[in-house]
Amino acid sequence: KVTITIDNQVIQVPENYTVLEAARSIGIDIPTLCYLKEINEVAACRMCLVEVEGARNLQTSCVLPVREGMVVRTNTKKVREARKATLELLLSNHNRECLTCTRNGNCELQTLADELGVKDIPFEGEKTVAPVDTSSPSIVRDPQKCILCGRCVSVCQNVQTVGVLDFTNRGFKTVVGPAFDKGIGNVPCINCGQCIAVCPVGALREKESIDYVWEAIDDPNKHVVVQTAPAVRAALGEEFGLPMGTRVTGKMVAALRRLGFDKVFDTDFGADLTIMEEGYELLHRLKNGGKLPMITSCSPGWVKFCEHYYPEFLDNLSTCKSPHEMLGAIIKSYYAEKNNIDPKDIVVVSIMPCTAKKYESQREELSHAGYQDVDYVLTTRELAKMIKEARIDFVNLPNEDFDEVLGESTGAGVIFGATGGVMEAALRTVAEVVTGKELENIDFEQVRGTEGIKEAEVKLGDLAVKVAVAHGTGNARKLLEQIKSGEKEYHFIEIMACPGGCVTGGGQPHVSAKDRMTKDIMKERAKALYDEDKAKEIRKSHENPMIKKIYKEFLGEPNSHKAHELLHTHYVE
Ligand code: HC1
Ligand code: SF4
Repeated sequence: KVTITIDNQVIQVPENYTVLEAARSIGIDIPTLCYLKEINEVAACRMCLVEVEGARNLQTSCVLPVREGMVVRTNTKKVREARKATLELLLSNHNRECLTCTRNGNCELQTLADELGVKDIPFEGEKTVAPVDTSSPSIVRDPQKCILCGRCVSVCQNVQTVGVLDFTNRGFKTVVGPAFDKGIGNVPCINCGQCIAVCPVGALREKESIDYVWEAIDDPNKHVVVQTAPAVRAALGEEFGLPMGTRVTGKMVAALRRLGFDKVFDTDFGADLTIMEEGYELLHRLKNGGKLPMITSCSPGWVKFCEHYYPEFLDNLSTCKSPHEMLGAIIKSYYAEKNNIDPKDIVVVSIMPCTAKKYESQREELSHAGYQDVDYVLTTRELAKMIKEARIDFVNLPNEDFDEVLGESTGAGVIFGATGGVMEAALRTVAEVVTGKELENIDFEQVRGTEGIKEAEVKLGDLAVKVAVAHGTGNARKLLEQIKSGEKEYHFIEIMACPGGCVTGGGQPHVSAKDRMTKDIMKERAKALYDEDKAKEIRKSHENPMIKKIYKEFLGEPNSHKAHELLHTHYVE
């Protein structure tokens, strides 16, 4: 530990702390804009200036290591004036259309302008002139809103190891984007949306589909069915001021009904169905010398990462469509048939924590009999916007249940939304199918938690199955490299594109960089899902009575011809 003095308070802090961390640890808040703990510590924006005794110039505290005996002042006239001048300069070149900006109300730049008491912008700077980039099905990039903080560049390059964003041009003409002014839809971006999640302003956002969904709801000839991903319920409440980790499943269902959807189904049902199909697929591959390791295919960011960067693993992917695509296919076949509705009149809307799902829903591979399995994907944030627009008092809504049959799900389905959840759900089912016996303990703790790569060896009857879980494509890359070099060998792998899995997907409510310093988002949101799992009466996919019913009435057996037609696909180079 080292002893330092900040604003006359003498404190002891670990020696690897920065001055910023030391100050915030005692409640002294130094403003930051580009800083993102462990991801972007580059001192680019110069908002975090402080005075250090003995130093001539003001210092950037986010990269300044603490030193024994250091004396720091965070709130002097000189500091305040310097910060304000920096901010004013930034604002003079910013497109300040706050009222119509998607981040109005939770923009870190707007908040800072308020907190630092900026009253007017003394000069009008030359504005960046670059068009809005709408080339991607998932991500919209607006260079006029960009403040060049570099957070998206760091997350894309260092965390996701995709690296399609960088600083281009020089000096005043600097912009952040793909090389050679290409559209983000024309480079091998995986649509994960992690760049949106870390953007402090409205420079990166999802491509919205809200208007199309309203239009469908308003059309009396359309039967509009909505489904919600597991992770949405773990975070939607944050948009309405509820604490992180509040589970809002019942209110979410109530809100969707009030928005006017004809049926409210649960993607968790699709997750249970995926487990049946994927579990049997794994057993088939294990017994018949199929391609191993088998790797999950439910995360569309991961599938795209595999296609671009590791095509040699494409045959390792499970042939299962992702849960919401499976459910979409079932809605337009089984459900349509049962209820005598022409599938052409059905509109399936998926509420997802994910921006890559927007791209996924448009993939040709994911359709049946000429119909797209899923018509529109809205992020958790977009759903919150619709609820606000409809002026629904979300916090005071009653808890309601999903609609019958395709709304019935198990604890196994709900944990899909956290890293390790798909693996755990699969093991619960595969173990019982193989042994014919009930598991004593269905909590596979080895695959839970936020460690980048998790491994376990699981006994399934006589089979010793080696499994691994990776989240974030940077970790996936590490794991795949270990497999390629022969260093590691597995039978079954879960990969999710986003660090933390879907709970921290690119479509989830924004969390400011400041809150990220004190809150473990992955853990808190995941806890909401594990709590829901615990509270469920049925916690294994194969015990879902409605899953049994659908196999009996419609699909036959898992991996049957019909199941293959509707629920499986194949991604090729
Ligand atoms: Fe996910 Fe999935 S878990 S991919 O993270 O397999 O998005 O939540 O809906 O489809 O079920 C996302 C979450 C989601 C699918 C399921
Ligand atoms: Fe990079 Fe993901 Fe953003 Fe694409 S969506 S630019 S891959 S962080």
